[in-house]
Amino acid sequence: MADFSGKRALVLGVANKRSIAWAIAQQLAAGGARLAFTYQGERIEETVRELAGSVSGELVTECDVRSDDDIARVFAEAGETFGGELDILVHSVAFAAAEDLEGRFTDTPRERFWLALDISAYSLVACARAAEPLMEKAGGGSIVTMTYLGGERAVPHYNVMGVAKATLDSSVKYLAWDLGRKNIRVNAISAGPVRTLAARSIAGFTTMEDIVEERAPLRRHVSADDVGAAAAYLLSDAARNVTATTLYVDSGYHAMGM
Ligand code: NAD
Ligand code: 0WE
Repeated sequence: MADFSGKRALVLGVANKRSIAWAIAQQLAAGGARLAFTYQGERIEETVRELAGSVSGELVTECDVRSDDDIARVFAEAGETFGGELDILVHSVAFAAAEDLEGRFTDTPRERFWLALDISAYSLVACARAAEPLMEKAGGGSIVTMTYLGGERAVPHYNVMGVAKATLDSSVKYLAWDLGRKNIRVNAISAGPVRTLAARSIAGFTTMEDIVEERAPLRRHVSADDVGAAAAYLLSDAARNVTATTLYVDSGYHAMGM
């Protein structure tokens, strides 16, 4: 298990116990990290407070990543909680309008195109910028975001989320260049389909899992815990010279041509 003792982490994207962000937070907690959480919307506040309580989370605060004010406040609060320093940032946030994950990408309207890119890609840039001074004070840091193969290849129905993930993947590389001189690492995990809140509502999700079981080298689907374990590596000192990269946690599916 990775050692995170004394490390201070901010986790965005816990919605419930199935969230990938929660699997990552549990790894951090098991390694002895100090934790802060954000949630989006009153509807999930109580769930996130309970989960955070179970790992002695020191801060639970609202953050809608569309809001510059929210982001500024959240990083100020995290700074107060952690003595002006931050070691770890977990960005596990994405959203596109449900209707845009069903029909044709061609039909995506302008506002909903930008909505998906705002929440799912620009938010990493805004959060990295806000984390920068806190991580610089800590002598460096590690940022991990969640991506999907649909940003590199056309996955039917992933549509505008794929365009958002392509933007996110490229942002990881530019952020890694900018922040590398401050010893801040920026990496992505590309997970295969995981049965979370965001995934369950997707039509044909079971079919996707079946395809992974049939065609991926390891012939099994991916759990949030599998992703948590990979994130623990990227966030730990074991990955001290790893930045600007994508780690696939997808049973090897990405390597196949058929
Ligand atoms: P999830 O629903 O548990 O997490 C998505 C999170 O995004 C939620 O906590 C939600 O509150 C948050 N969010 C949405 N809009 C927001 C906003 N405006 N401001 C702040 N937060 C907002 O689902 P998940 O599957 O754990 O998704 C986490 C990440 O993993 C996403 O980036 C997703 O694209 C990525 N991912 C998921 C899978 C999968 O199959 N589940 C595969 C690869 C990558
Ligand atoms: O990134 C994702 C899903 C992210 C997501 C999910 C939802 C559902 C609810 C973003 N926005 C919304 N909006 C909602 O209203 N994944 C990688 C999981 C996923 O979603 C797909 C996939 C896979 C895989 C959609 C179509 C095809 C494949």
